[in-house]
Amino acid sequence: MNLEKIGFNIFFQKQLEDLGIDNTTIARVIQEHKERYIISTFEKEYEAEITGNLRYSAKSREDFPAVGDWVQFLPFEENNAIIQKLLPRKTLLARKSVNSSTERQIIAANIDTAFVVQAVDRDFNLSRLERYVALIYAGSIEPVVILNKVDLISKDELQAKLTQVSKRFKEIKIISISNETLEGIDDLKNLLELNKTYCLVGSSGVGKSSIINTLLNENKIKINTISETSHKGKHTTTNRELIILENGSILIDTPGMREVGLTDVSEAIVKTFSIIEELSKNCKFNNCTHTDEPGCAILEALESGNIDNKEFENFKKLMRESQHFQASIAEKRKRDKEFGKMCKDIMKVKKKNKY
Ligand SMILES: Nc1nc2c(ncn2[C@@H]2O[C@H](COP(=O)(O)OP(=O)(O)OP(=O)(O)O)[C@@H](O)[C@H]2O)c(=O)[nH]1
Ligand SMILES: [Mg+2]
Ligand SMILES: [Zn+2]
Repeated sequence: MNLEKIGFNIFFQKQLEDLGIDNTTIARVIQEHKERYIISTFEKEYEAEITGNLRYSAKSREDFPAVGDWVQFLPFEENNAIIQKLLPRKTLLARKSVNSSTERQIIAANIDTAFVVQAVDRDFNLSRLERYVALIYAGSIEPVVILNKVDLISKDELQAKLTQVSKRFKEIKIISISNETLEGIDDLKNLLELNKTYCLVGSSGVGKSSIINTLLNENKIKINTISETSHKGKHTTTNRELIILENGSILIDTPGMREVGLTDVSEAIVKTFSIIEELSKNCKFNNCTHTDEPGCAILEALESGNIDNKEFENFKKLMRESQHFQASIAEKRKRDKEFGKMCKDIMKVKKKNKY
């Protein structure tokens, strides 16, 4: 068995044992195209669909497999398979669905480390970084920041940006790279560990697929085809896909995201803005709202420049967004409950009147 080469580890083995599933029937989802999947056992790939049972028992999109998931499957014919069961996830990277105020959309499952990629020439934005970091923390995943395209700015400009990022995220690794000059690529390679799963997230055009290509140039082992291109002069990634490097690291490329909406992730937001949480312990009042209270440590830190105004504003904005999602979910549950009760009442009346 070579499952560990595609990221299988003791955590998933334990899940299998608990469920009484044999690991010869397990594969990892490496590509997803609208409910059709490519799954891999490392030795072999299959085109797979989910069973009707799995589809009908799914309560939301989250119950469907996503790239990175482990599934139990039944092979048939040459290269086909039916996905029978989705195994419990270790981690989950998800954002608010663009089309629904109460749904989560999975970006990738079972990721160890997520690289947030920004291009230093046009895409650099601390508030957006904070947003991604909150999503990543919410999924119990380690974030790493990649500043890409450093060939397009001067050394001084880069230094200024690196200082800004490291001041804001004291506990997060930051690397700066270029796919043109290959500067920093060794730093990136040094971070990559055997059998660990990484994913690249960020806006469209920041160079996520280029980074994978750069890493693959020397490491030609791939288990599936590289990004489809739109043939409009832009190599836009349209599907999430999982790729194995020769050093044994597993990488997932994702399409650029325009909207990075947060779900109910307030704990992760607090972790992202740890300095705000830390300082607020020094506020005179326990229930300080940090607006105009005397002895407010946050207001003092804003005054002295210890906390950046933009950082505090974004903290409040993300918190509001998280609370809004939570409220929408609560509202939906209430509506569903009322609807369920109405259906029950109708059935009662029907029974009573025997029609
Ligand atoms: N100058 C420079 N250009 C780069 C670098 N990395 C990538 N690019 C260019 O940036 C453009 C976009 O790169 P992609 O790798 O397709 O970006 P992406 O993040 O995968 O984009 P989506 O798939 O749309 O999300 C391409 O034209 C690349 O050649 C770099 O380090 N320096
Ligand atoms: Mg891409
Ligand atoms: Zn305060």
